[in-house]
Amino acid sequence: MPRTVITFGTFDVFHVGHLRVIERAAAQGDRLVVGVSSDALNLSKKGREPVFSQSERIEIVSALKPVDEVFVEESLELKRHYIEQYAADVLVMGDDWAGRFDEFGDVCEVVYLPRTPAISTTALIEKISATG
Ligand code: C2G
Repeated sequence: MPRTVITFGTFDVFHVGHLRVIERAAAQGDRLVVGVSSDALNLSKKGREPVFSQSERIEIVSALKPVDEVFVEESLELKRHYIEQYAADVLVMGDDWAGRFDEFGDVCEVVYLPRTPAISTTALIEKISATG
């Protein structure tokens, strides 16, 4: 049986930290499914519109070699549903979420990977606006 990995994220202003977590998530199994946060979820979670729209973010993530399937994550509360829908064996998230998804340990393995240091969408936006 192939081992399915699932991960979630906004992946706005796509950068190398995003790429690395996706590559390392894919290395945990045979098939990688990625839930990309909807624009509405992002607005409610972060209080601002993402720089790139959900369809642009999905287009970018779908084009990555390690990614097999992409869907829209409509709500943070639907994680268990998505894990079951995609028959995921492993849930992978960066360790900024450490401990937050341990409750899904009854349906899949839960792995937190160390974040890539010193890069974030917020820092990039600040850097770009400071030089503009
Ligand atoms: N990430 C990373 N290193 C960075 C920045 C991000 O490893 N320097 C990882 C995060 O830990 C996460 C993924 O990249 O696993 C996506 O990050 P975000 O787009 O910031 O995702 P977030 O807004 O945290 O959305 O249901 C969960 C949410 O959808 C997660």
